[in-house]
Amino acid sequence: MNLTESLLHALKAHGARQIFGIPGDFALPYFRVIEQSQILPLYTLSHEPGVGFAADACARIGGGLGVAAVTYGAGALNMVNAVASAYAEKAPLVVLSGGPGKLESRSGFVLHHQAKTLDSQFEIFKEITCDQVRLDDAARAPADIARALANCLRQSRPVYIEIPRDMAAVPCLPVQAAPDEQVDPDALDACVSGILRRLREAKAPVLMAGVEVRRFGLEDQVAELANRLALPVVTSFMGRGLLAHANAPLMGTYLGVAGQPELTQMVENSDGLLLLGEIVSDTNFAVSEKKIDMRKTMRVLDGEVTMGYHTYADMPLAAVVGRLLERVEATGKVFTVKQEPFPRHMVADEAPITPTDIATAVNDLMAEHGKLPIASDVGDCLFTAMDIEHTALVAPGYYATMGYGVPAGLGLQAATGERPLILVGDGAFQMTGWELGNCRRYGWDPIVLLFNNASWEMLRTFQPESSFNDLDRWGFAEMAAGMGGDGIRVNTRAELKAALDRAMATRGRFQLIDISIGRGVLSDTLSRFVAGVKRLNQPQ
Ligand code: S1T
Ligand code: MG
Repeated sequence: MNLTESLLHALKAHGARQIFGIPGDFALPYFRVIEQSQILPLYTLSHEPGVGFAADACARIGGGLGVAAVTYGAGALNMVNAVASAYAEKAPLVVLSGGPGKLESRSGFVLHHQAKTLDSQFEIFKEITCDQVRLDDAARAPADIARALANCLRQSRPVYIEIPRDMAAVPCLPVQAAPDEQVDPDALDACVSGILRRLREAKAPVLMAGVEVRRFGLEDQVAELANRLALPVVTSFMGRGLLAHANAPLMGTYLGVAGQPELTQMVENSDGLLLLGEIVSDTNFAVSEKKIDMRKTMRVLDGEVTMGYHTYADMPLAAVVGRLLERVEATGKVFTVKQEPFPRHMVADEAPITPTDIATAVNDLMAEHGKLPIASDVGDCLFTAMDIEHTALVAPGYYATMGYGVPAGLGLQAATGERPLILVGDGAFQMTGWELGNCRRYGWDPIVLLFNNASWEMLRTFQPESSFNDLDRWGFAEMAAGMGGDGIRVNTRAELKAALDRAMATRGRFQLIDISIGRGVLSDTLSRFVAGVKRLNQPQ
């Protein structure tokens, strides 16, 4: 076995099911082994940001590892934003990069693709990964790989693995997985007793499920716990899509001033808010109508549990949820809650289309054909997704990078085999929408809803006086055929309904629906979000 094969077997053993990548001369040797060994399927895309976003989506939806394989310098550094997004949003992404070999590193020349020093790339990735290894010693490589992959899964953060091009085919032993981390049982019991006591004493406890619940495969366990404790469940903006397929008493998504007032008050007035795996970020909590007193919450995140002024270290979410389930008697009952309403039955008439019409039409489509997994980009399309029925959703709700939607949709279909729905604005589509041109060779056929307001509309809502947010209205629909798909421009609700029905009926080719939306026409959620943020930021 050679070093790359050892690495690939370890990736597969740790949950990787595919690799997205773009090679380069520093990467050709390890790409050759990927292709010849067939240990993991390789999908190449057109631009490294798309590679990173697609691999990130695989990590999120599959509960295993996402793998992004690139070349040194121009390739890896082109993917920094996607890896930073994965770091911020706790996606277990493995970055594989080719690198210079020993002899060329000592040549005395500055090498092509080198930035400042030969180690610059390694140093840059230290800032956006939780572990980094350079496989320049075959004897040490198995242990290095085991440590890095264990950290990737335990911390649910990206790791960086550099493969010098003279090492790819060097003989190497198989990787032995690192031993599971041990949790102090007494500390765990004390911590769980503290949580249960606070929940018992609370008059209005609420459970908020965050992204770690998906990352560590705990959705069913959390749903069961909520039913046993008769705890209403909400997700944060970033956690939208969680528990969609679990039997949880899920009320909806907490959006502060932009959300359903009843749900907002329930969360903000709770005297026992249990945050499981939730990132305490501005996009999740800065739009609170009434500031949430974090000292009254129980936060289980990043391997720690914080209650009041006490923090229990080394407390993985899975251990805490597991022990809670051991301590709370099964009731066999399902705790029912009032779910947030979703718009249905769009009138298919000659009226122009609003984002809320799109959500309504998608809800009607899923009611007829079953749920579709969704990949959403940033922009009003993501706020519109808050009006779509609960279904699997991957989106950069906190790091908020554009360009995620289309590549992530391709990752979803590669990872699940299910046909995804992609929500993307025209500005974001201009960035990475062209990855659709890779669908034909892999048989992917996403349905792409392109919110075309010819504008960076989200920015305009915050700064209406700036005309630099005006974009030209590109003819995206006409471009689809040239990329191997079908495209149509729709201007009315009747045209939207017909286009969706046709898209659903057409398999084997991506379907791009270029939806004309007037400038300044926003989703209800974004309108409330902007009004709320402006109100909250007014000088008191
Ligand atoms: N560049 C990247 C890679 N990500 C970003 N989030 C931004 C810039 C800033 C930015 C937004 S929202 C937005 C930009 C440029 C406009 C999005 O336009 P479009 O995709 O057409 O969607 P919509 O018209 O619905 O707004 C965030 C706030 O920082
Ligand atoms: Mg736009």
